[in-house]
Amino acid sequence: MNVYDAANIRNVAVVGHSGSGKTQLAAALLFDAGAVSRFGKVDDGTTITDYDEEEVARKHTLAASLAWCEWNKTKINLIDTPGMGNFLSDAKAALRVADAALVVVDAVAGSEVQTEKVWAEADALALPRIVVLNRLDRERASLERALASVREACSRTITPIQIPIGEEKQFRGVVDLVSMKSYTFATDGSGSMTEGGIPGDLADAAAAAREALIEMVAEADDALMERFFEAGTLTQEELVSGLRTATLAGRVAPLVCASGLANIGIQPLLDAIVRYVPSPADRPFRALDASSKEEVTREVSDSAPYAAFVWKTVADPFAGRVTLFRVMSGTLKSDSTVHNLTRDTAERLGHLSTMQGKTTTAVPEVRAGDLGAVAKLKDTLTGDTIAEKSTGIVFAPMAFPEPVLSYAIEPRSRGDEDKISTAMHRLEEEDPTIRYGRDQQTKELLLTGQGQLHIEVTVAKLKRRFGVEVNLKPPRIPYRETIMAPTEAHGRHKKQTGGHGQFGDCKIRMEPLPRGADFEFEDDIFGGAIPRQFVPAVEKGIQDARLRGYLAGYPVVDFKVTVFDGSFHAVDSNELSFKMAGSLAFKDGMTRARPTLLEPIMNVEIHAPSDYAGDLMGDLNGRRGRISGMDSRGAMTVVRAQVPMAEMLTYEQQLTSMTGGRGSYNMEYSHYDEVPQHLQTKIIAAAKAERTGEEVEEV
Ligand SMILES: Nc1nc2c(ncn2[C@@H]2O[C@H](COP(=O)(O)OP(=O)(O)OP(=O)(O)O)[C@@H](O)[C@H]2O)c(=O)[nH]1
Ligand SMILES: [Mg+2]
Repeated sequence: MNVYDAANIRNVAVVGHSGSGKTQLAAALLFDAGAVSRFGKVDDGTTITDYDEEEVARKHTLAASLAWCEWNKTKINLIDTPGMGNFLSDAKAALRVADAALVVVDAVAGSEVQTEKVWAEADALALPRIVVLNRLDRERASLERALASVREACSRTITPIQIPIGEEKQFRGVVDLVSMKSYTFATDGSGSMTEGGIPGDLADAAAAAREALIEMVAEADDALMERFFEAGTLTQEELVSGLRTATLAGRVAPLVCASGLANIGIQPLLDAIVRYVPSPADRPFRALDASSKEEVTREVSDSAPYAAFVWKTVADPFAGRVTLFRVMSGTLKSDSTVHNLTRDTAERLGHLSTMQGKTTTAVPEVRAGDLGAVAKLKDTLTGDTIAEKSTGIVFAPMAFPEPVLSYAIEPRSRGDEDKISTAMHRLEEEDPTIRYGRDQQTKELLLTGQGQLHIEVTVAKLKRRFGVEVNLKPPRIPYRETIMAPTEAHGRHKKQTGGHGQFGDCKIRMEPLPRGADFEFEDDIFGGAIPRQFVPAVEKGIQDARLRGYLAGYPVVDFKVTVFDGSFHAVDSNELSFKMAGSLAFKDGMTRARPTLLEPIMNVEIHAPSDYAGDLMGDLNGRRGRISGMDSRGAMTVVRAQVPMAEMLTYEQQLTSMTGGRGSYNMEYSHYDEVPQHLQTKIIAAAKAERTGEEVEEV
């Protein structure tokens, strides 16, 4: 029976930098707990959680996936998440429904770019954390160095509760600092474990590390601190219960030692998860009051009215839409009708199921605190709340990063456009960080996402899952236009030869607004110079024209238009004429408003060994980057800079070749800024060349 009470559930998001070994670790956890009979390997494409063909091919996790095992009568739900920057929003989604984060850190590299990102995200959600110092079997792996690095980059709360036995290739197991026992593992990858005393050569190190742990635990609690000062130490019981309390409160983040690939340290990690991760019953959940939208907390209870949060949607070509949810309170039952509060619609639940990677198993119900899935919901999407109205709560929607980089795509075969559109629509549901649509200017099909890799993966999904192939054109920078000077302008549309005439006439003021303000329109007509009913038409004409751009066909933003005068004709004036007049006035104004181009600027953060710092900075200068900060983290340097997106399209390859693959970076959209004058001419010419012929004026 796969139904568990909240007290016997642990929901853990496995997060960390790409390549730290999250997926391999999840494979080892599932294997050692007996959830699967085969020890999956990332390198063979046989793990439970990297099941998508694209993940197998690339050997990287591209989407969060769910698996579970039972350990000590406790159900552990594991959410394996992507570590690559383009896909990090799935890690954030997973953290929303987890009660703790398993932060996986490579013992060679220490803290990396995404380690800090996921740490900060877990901070924001006040999630308890366990740090897994992983890949300890590798050359140059070091507890000491990696610990210093994560403590500096993430938090001083990170405290070892184990130390490794043996180094690099000789890594054989761990000394547990709480029980003061050693656990060594078979070298055949079976995970088979032998308990014993502390090896003589580690006795001093273990005693010192235990002291440090006791101090951290004592510091986390005033009463314990007093006891510690009186007695000079803590009793075994005080340490055990104090460590759990301190972990739940986020005052200590226990660090354990492991190798997911060599299957070392996995059973102690399973123990640590059961012991130090709160059950859903230990953590009242947070929600928003449905009417006031203020935050409220509620106890988890099976018998309360049902409330579930949808954290992910998967687009399966066969099963259709698969919805992944966490039941926060109450119980969801198969074959029942529930209410989607976000959309105010009824949803019919078919079979509820648990997921073991891609394999689903039907269950009669999913109780409070547990994670589950259901196929073929009608309207429900990621971020929705499924709840009985009487609960009076909704869950805060998820904030996804805006898509930043656009590529034009072309169907390979004629007539594929409808198929692409249907498939893309479903992929958009699965991945809210992409957008698909048609460019207003060029009429091309545009796919917008987080970066080149993200777009390539999306196009590959399109092919593998939906059987449609497209050609990718080079990326397009989403330039914008704006004005630098205020001006007045006049637009008059008049056609009064024969039959029914047309007449519209308006005077407008245009003035720049601060960055990010987009567009404002004000009606300042007095005395009926333009009849009320035609003013919206003036605005519409200006809106249409400004979205079509003036310099190079990019939308004109960050300005205000005030219509203050005009004239009309009792018979010939109509909406169309005033739309034309608005558009003409806008174009007239643009000739004097000192139009200029804006480009997106990215916040870039780069981590690389300090030896490369000079090269990195030189390279960033060449990319028109502005360095905004520099830190050192042990042997690593962190550089923060603002760089135009146009200069970052090829950064991935450059960074890899500059640093021999040891540098990593993260990039997100920051703001728009003016393009330097000497580059504008080039961009405008390129845009003109790209547009097919002259635009037809559509009104
Ligand atoms: N030597 C050694 N290699 C490991 C270990 N764990 C994982 N690897 C290897 O490291 C590579 C990356 O492992 P993954 O588990 O895919 O890493 P990940 O953190 O899931 O990476 P993303 O999915 O990209 O975020 C693979 O080639 C693994 O075989 C380990 O404990 N020791
Ligand atoms: Mg992975």
